[in-house]
Formats: sequence, structure tokens, C-alpha cells
Amino acid sequence: MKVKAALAYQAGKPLTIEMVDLGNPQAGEVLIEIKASGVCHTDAYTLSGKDPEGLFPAILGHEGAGIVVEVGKDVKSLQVGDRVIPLYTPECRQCEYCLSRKTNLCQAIRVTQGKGVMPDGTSRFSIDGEKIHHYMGTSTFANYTVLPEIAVAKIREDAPFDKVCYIGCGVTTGIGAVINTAKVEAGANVVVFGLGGIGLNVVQAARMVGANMIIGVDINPGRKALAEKFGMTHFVNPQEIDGDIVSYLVDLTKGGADYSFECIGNVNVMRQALECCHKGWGVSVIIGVAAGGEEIRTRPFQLVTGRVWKGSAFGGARGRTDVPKIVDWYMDGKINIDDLITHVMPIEKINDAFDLMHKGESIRSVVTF
Ligand code: NAD
Ligand code: DAO
Ligand code: ZN
Repeated sequence: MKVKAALAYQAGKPLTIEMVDLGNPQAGEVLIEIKASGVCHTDAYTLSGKDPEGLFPAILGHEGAGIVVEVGKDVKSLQVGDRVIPLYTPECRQCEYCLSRKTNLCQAIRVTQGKGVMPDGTSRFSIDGEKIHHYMGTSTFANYTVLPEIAVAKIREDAPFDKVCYIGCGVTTGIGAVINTAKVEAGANVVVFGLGGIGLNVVQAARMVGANMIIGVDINPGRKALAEKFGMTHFVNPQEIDGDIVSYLVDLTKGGADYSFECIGNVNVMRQALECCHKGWGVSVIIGVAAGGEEIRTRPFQLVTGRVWKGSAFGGARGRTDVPKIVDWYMDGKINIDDLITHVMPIEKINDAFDLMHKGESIRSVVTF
């Protein structure tokens, strides 16, 4: 079938809207009509060419929501008409990783997903007979896409696509990092570096679990008001303080953060995030994705004296299990998504979404089909 897609022909170039060919879902796969997709920093990172795993031409997008319109042979858990969210982190419930209960990093289709193809090693997308790569196994910048059943979360029937698509990445990543990865407890002092689409979800989750101080650190003063609405108690602009940001935060928290989160992708900030943690027990979680080849540094004594460095992918969430619950939290008014979706536009305007992100004017742009 012919589908409408925003195609990334090569790194560093704007996306172009094209009609491309999409093959039928094979055994264990489903065809999804994508109704809306968020535009995340990670799409921009891959498009920039800095992503060592980036493949072109590709259909980017990993934060979608839509409806199942066809199921392949042997599909058991999904039916035509189901509302769904595609998962860039699948949940097969059978691999060594899923069964370990120690990680959400299901490996069932990791190798082929990383090569931009479906589990049988081929792509469903092409244009004029030329292969187009899938992206993160999801390719949600197209009005139809194909996914393996194990990479699809079924959600409730009344969930609005143009809001819950954000649960496909940003919301789950930020909230999950607090609840699943750090396991922040009531009364904790939390520092969040970067108050964008991920960091603001860290802030709202810290408030949900009853954190005491929720300190937001950002060089963009425009982020202060919205972060306060989401629960931030103190704002720090590193460019406006005297002296070192680490000492400033240790003083402000009277000894250091119980938990810190790096939501930028800057290795220098990752060091600050670790070192502002409390001696003996502070835990720092890296969420931001740094450019290929970058390395983190600290003095090993920081770890010897009890600070812990962790990382979090997709908020440690098991998508098929956890994503429907987060959709319920949104529908029940327990989390705020609406105020984070600052721009909605048709897919034809998708390059504007990247421009708004680069100018720091949007939190999340959503494209619709
Ligand atoms: P964003 O651009 O919306 O937000 C980043 C924020 O950081 C902005 O508010 C910016 O002003 C601020 N910032 C930039 N440099 C700073 C500095 N030196 N000090 C303080 N603040 C600074 O980005 P986002 O969508 O929130 O994504 C954040 C990061 O998370 C990206 O690296 C993205 O790739 C990554 N990410 C990771 C996962 C995961 O599963 N680990 C999932 C999604 C996104
Ligand atoms: O190696 O098993 C694996 C999975 C790697 C993918 C982790 C994805 C999280 C970081 C990328 C940000 C996604 C928007
Ligand atoms: Zn698995």
C-alpha cells in the first residue's frame, strides 16, 4: 500500500513528505494507522547525524499512537480496532532479559531493530524499489507503519491520540526514571538537570511520590514558570549563580541531593549531577543521550564515598505492561500531559517542529495525520 511519510533521506537535511510503499504485516506483526506522533529530541539527534546507529534513508519517529488495522498470522494479543502505542523497547516476556525481572531491555528483536529492519531481516518500507530503514522499530512519522506484536502496547479505547502519543517516549521516560529506576521516596530532595520534555516529567513524578525539594536546573529561564506548575520548588540557572553549581546545590540541599537526574545529554552536566548528590547514598540517574564517542568522568572517590551512578532507558518501563497504566493515570487526571504539548501541526509541517525544538520554544510538538 502507499502511505504518507516524512522521509529522512540523509543526515542534516530537512524531512520531505513522500508517498512510500509499505508491505503487508508478516507473521507476528501488525499494521497500525498512526494518528499522531510526538517529535522528540532523539529524532533530532539521529537526524543531525551524531547518532552512530543512525541509518538513512529512514522514516523517523518513535512517539506515536494509532489503531491496529490489520494483523499478521499468529498474532494473539491484538485485534483490528485496538488503540495502541508503538514501543521502541519491546516486551516479549520470554527472553533472558524479560525473564530476569532486572531490566526492561528486552533483547528479542534488538539486533534487527538496530539494523533498521523487521525481525525477518527485511524492511517493510521502500520508495521506487529502494529500501527505506525503519527507525527504533517504530517509524511513527508515517500514517501507517508495521510493528512486531511484542512492540505494541494496547491502550484504552477513549484515550486521545494527540495526547497519549507522548507516553510512547517522553512521559514514560521521565516518570519511569523516578518510579522504576531511582525509586524516589517521599521526603527526598531531588535535582533535575534540564527542564525539557523529559525533565518536566521527572519533576511531575517527583511531586507525585512526595519529594521534598524539587530543584530544577536549566539555562533557559523560560522553563521556570512551567516547571513550577509541575511541582518544581526551586529554580537554578547555572549562568546566574556565583561560583560552582555543584557547591551551590550541595549547600541548597544541606548536604546534597538524595536523587539527581540528567535530562540533557551533556557529559559535563552528568558529572555535576553525580557530584551534587549526597555523600553516602545519593543516586544520580542519566537519562540524556550524549553524542557518539562522548565519555563521562568523575573522581572514583565520588563512588567510593557512596554516590551511585545509574542510567535509565524508557524509564525502566516494561511497555506492554506499564504503558496502559500510564495512559490510565493520564485519563484519571493523575498526570498532566496537556500543558507539555505546546504545539500541534499536520505532518506536512514537521520541519517546523524541529525548528521550534532547536530554538527552545516548544516542550513537545505533536504531528497529526
Ligand atoms: P529538551 O531539548 O526538550 O530539553 C533539554 C533541556 O536542557 C532544555 O530545557 C535546555 O534548555 C536544557 N539545557 C541544555 N543545556 C543545558 C545545560 N548545560 N545546563 C542546564 N540545562 C541545559 O530535550 P528532551 O526531549 O527533554 O530530552 C532530553 C534528553 O533525553 C535528550 O538527550 C534525549 O535524547 C534524551 N532521551 C533519553 C531517553 C531515555 O530513554 N534515556 C528517552 C528520551 C529522550
Ligand atoms: O540495547 O537493548 C538495547 C536497547 C537500546 C535502546 C535504549 C533506548 C533508550 C535511549 C534512547 C532514547 C530513546 C528516545
Ligand atoms: Zn524480551
